[in-house]
Amino acid sequence: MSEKIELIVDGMGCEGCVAAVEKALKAVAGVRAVKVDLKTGRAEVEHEGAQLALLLQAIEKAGYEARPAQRMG
Ligand SMILES: [Cu+2]
Repeated sequence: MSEKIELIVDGMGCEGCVAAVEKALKAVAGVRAVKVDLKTGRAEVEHEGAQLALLLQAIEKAGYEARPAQRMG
């Protein structure tokens, strides 16, 4: 069963940023689907066993800041 994590991403300014964040998240092991919303600055990640720390790290490497919008569970 896949789980969902919602992340708050800071620093996105355009659709190019959205694409960069989506690409970065999709490259993380266990990630099945990613939906990034520019307007709300949130990323919804559907995954199976992906580690939160690696998701945050991937976004940081792409040049943005991220934090979980809610606890993993
Ligand atoms: Cu941009």
